[in-house]
Amino acid sequence: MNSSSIVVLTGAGVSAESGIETFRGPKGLWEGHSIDEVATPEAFLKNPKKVQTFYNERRKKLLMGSVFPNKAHLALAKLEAKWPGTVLIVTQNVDNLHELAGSKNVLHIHGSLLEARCTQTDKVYFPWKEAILKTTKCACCDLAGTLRPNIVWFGEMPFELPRIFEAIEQSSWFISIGTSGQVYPAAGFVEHARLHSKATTVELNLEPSMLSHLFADKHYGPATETVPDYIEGLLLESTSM
Ligand code: BV8
Repeated sequence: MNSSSIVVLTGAGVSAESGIETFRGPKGLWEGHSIDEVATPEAFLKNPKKVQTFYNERRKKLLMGSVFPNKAHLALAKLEAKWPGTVLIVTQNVDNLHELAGSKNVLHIHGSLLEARCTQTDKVYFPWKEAILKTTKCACCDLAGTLRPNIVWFGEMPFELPRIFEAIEQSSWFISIGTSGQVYPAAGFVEHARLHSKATTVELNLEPSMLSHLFADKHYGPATETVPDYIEGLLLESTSM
């Protein structure tokens, strides 16, 4: 019985074929917006309306009813259901497509579009589906203007890092899917796996990322092809152990 654990890191590339644009590709999110204007605490202080609008538009698109999990998300949910050990998905994405596909063990290291947080009490509201406006009141303070997206901006501490590092250290597989490997500390996870675990490191991406040289196994192409293929192979292997 193979009780080895798997840690999967996902980035924007796993949601690209569901119609959610990535950050750093052609027509990427950061092409249309400057990180410094919409994804830092300073930007939020300087122009809260601009930042709230950036996230309100992304939340609205996610909830429009035309964005669905793709075959990569579904294959990852099947892996979690059928793998004899634990499977943890650490996602940099702020969409809910892993959960909609059926994955249960998901950590959002950069937060979620469907969560709002009160800046006075740090209370997190989930699910949060409405636009956050300057007139929007939080239930904890009954004040307008206290709510922000529960998203980790640049310069802010990502969520659940101790738990993620521990899971990587205990893992037998570290699989990175659809990420350019440009944002830390997530981009440092593969190095952590190499230094502090016995994990086989795997990159599944459209093309080699900035960190492709750090991976023992790599397969390139659309996630809806590479991920189901790779997971089929893993599951076959687990039944023969
Ligand atoms: C931190 C939420 C420390 C927002 C995001 C100065 C000051 C402070 C920190 C720093 C600094 N300088 C550098 C840093 C560190 C900084 C950082 O890494 N900056 C980079 C730009 C150099 N990191 C941080 O600030 C982090 N915090 O360090 O805190 C600290 C310590 C103590 C106390 C306090 C703080 C916080 C980083 C989190 C930022 N928030 N997201 C939002 O979503 O709006 S990051 C953002 O980038 C997204 O989360 C995204 O997920 C993430 C990574 O991008 P990717 O997912 O990789 O997406 P990308 O478009 O880049 O690539 C897509 C890939 O998919 C490509 O490779 C493509 O080939 C592939 N692909 C495309 N299509 C497909 C595909 N693959 C398969 N199939 C397809 N069909």
